[in-house]
Amino acid sequence: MKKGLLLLLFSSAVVFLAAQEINYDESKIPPYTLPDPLVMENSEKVLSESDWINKRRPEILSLFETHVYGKSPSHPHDIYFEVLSEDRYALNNMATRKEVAVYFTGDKKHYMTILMYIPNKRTGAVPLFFGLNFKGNHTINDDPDITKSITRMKPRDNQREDQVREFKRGEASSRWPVDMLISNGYGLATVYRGDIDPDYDDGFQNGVHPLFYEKGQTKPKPDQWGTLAAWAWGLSCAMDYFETDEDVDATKVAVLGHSRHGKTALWAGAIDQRFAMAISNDSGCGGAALSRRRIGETVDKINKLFPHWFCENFKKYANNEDALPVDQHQLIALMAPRPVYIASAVKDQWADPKGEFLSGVYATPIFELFGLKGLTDNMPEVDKPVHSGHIGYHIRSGDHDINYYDWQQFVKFADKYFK
Ligand code: GTR
Repeated sequence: MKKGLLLLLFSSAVVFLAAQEINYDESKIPPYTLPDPLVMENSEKVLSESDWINKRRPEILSLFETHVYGKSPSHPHDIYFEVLSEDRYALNNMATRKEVAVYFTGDKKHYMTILMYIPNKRTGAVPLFFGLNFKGNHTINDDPDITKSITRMKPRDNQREDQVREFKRGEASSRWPVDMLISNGYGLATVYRGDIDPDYDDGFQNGVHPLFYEKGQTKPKPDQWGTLAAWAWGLSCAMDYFETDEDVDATKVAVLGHSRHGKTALWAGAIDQRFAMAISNDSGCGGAALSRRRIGETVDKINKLFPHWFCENFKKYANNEDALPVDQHQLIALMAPRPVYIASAVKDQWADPKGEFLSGVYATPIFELFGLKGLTDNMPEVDKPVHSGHIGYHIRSGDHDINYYDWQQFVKFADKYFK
């Protein structure tokens, strides 16, 4: 082989490897400047709560819609709900289990099913933890009476959608400590995200997106909703139902999620201020982690791995983070003055725990505008949660997951506001 060709092959291999390489080294983070949440686009300063609420917050929300998650349509005007089942003796008589269909269209063809557990020992309406599940409602608990969700995972070669393997009853129960929540006086509600939009890239044909296409439209426009925004929109539609359910205190609903659902929970809290609290567990890139840190998962990586999650415009910021008109601390800020919790795991470096923490730190001035406490600069030690302000945080030992320990912290934090 000619020397020149060899050299060319070698250098393209190096370029390829460098592009693949993932940075986990703090010292290799390029210097960056974050957009200031308290300076408006016309350079005026935010000086009061009212500046924030009426001017800056809407501005930031709209920037996130246009450049990151995409704009979602309004809720269907003919949305309606139907209680499909109710059992007052679930979980050894500890809870009432309800399954509620939220119909997106009048013809009953498109709907999601909310699975709910409400503590039987209650004096009135209860506060609720609410979030998406990955594999189907029936996977969150062994309870044999939960209706099986229709699994909507990506079919493999030659497989039809209805041939995709079903997930086992209760297989995700370590992630959903229903008994513990019930005994602490909380309700739990969850929806299988596949009911809203299956989690794979099919050009936006099989979820809720086509229900809202204009005549001739076949996919969302560059600033219209991707899958994460569709999920958040679905959570917000569920809120319409909670407001009608007398067992639920709709002023005390915490929207929460793990990982991609953590990103979704934060966005749901941003677009729908009826959520009284948002909880992000290991949400990483596009969630609580600052995009400009370019460590672990980056904007480039996430758009390549999951081209359907964000709006098309977000792809412009791959390896071009400094051009982003927002960063994720502003997403945390959109929760103010409502409490927000950020959870990280020490072995979850892909999600950049430090970047998740720093978002809370840089969102703190907005909470202070309301006379509230956020986070101080020092990252707490592992397994030493900080619950003293309106931004809660912990970094737990172990891997990328949501477990009993995480939930215990969420309950302690929620107790401060909901009890
Ligand atoms: C990863 C993805 C992360 C995170 C995670 C999850 O593969 O890169 O952004 O969302 O999946 O949802 O578990």
